[in-house]
Amino acid sequence: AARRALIAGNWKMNLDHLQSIALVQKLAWTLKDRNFQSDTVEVAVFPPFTDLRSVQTLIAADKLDFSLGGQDLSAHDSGAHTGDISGSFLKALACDYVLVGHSERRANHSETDQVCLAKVQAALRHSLTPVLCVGETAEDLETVGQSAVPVAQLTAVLEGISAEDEIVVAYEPVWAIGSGTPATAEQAQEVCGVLRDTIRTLHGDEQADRTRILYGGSVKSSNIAGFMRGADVDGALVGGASLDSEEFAAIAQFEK
Ligand code: G2H
Repeated sequence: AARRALIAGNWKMNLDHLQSIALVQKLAWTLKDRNFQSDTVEVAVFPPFTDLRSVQTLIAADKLDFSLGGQDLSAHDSGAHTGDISGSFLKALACDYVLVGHSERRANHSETDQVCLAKVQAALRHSLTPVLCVGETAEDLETVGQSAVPVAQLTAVLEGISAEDEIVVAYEPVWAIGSGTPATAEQAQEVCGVLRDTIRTLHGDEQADRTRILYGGSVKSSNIAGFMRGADVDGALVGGASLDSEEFAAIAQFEK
């Protein structure tokens, strides 16, 4: 089955709401200048929570062809959870997606596989598509190899959802994040292939063939084409390079 590519910009804790408006406007102009075709590639941005309303308003007012997502959500739906954000709030701001289990959340906020599963379930309850991030650290790579940890992280979540659910998986080797040292295209394809096999084994062909699997970690316009040549790589989760409209537009225009 042909899967529509997804190029997702994870802005992390960069850009306040005014800066985010400027970036989305520049990105829209740049893509238009480049005659970007969105029928085969979906572009999504993941701004900080405080920027979502501004970006949503701009997307609606200018009829921009960008999907929107949050960088995290609460496992709970509402109530006494000071500082947390419900999936229902993201849905009300026209978000389609939400990141779950980014390695920075796992490392800085002690998010375990159980927490990630609860957040994926919360996203699905609110009709958001969770973008589940998985990946091994440099130490994992040395001790257990490349795919064991991402497969275990994905398995923990698949065991708590059904074969009908829609998720996106982002394979992000922790050693490649923000390091300037991306995985090779061959490494990315190999692990994304193993992750697809994991879905196939646990939930069957339909979900395995439909689920988009992204690569993330130091993606740039100069290396995107190689990643996208992998049969099991359906797009990219882009951090640093998503903050530059020219770079991000060039990434969105990769040639598969
Ligand atoms: C990995 C990635 C985006 P960067 O965290 O999720 O960031 O492209 O800066 O390595």
